[in-house]
Amino acid sequence: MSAEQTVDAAVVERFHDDGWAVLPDVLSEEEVHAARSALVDAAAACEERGMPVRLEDLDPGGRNIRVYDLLAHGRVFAELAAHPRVLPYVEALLGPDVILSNFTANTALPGSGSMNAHNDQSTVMPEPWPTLETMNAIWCLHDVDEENGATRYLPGSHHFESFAEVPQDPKEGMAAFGADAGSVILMHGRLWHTSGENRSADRDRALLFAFYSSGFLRPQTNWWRSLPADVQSRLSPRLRALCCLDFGNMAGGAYLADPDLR
Ligand SMILES: O=C(O)CCC(=O)C(=O)O
Repeated sequence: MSAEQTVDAAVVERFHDDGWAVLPDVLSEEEVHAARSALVDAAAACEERGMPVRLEDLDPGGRNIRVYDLLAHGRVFAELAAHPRVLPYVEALLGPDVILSNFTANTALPGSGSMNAHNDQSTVMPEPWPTLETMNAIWCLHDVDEENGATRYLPGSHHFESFAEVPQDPKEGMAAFGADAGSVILMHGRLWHTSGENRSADRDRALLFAFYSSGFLRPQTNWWRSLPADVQSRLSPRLRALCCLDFGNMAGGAYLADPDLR
């Protein structure tokens, strides 16, 4: 099925206008449960191996659980990273030469604090950012809202092209995303955002961040190193390409041999 057949133009327009857009009901309740359970196992496996999952410098208060390189932790994450209802949007927005820069999780437990505001494009390329080169597909494994620490964003900030345009306190004026479990929030790479404080009494907030970028940008993770050989061998050809395991970086200039690839 081609990208044109599976991409709703209204969603793409909302993404460009607002800096984000929601794809509802991508996962069923059972699929959400399976992903949540795989995430709990992944966090436990990290701790067992001595990889810290609570990063005080990043998340004040020690109430966030981080898991990096999710592809190394279960097949469900590989399915999400190349999901047929989501990847066509990524390809439509960033173009066909796209890579998976990283795939991480942030579970905000009740009492969690808010991290520093940032845009994600600035983590992989220097300013200015005149064009869209990065985006997140945020997988909601719980219902997320203001109370349980949904990601907060600064409206209109996806138009900023440099740090100089960012207000002194970018958190002032931020609003919370809202989405149901099983939804995917497509987030513009230049949108300034932060994790919300989870002020609920007992509602965890687990989000998965599949961060994609244009193929010419260095990925945040080195999948060659972070994925065990048996995991690499199980990845689909599309996911291998997204992880730069075959030809990365603009396909090695393949258009030199075939002009149609330009
Ligand atoms: O957890 C969130 O809501 C935001 C996380 C984030 O922006 C990050 O980890 O860079």
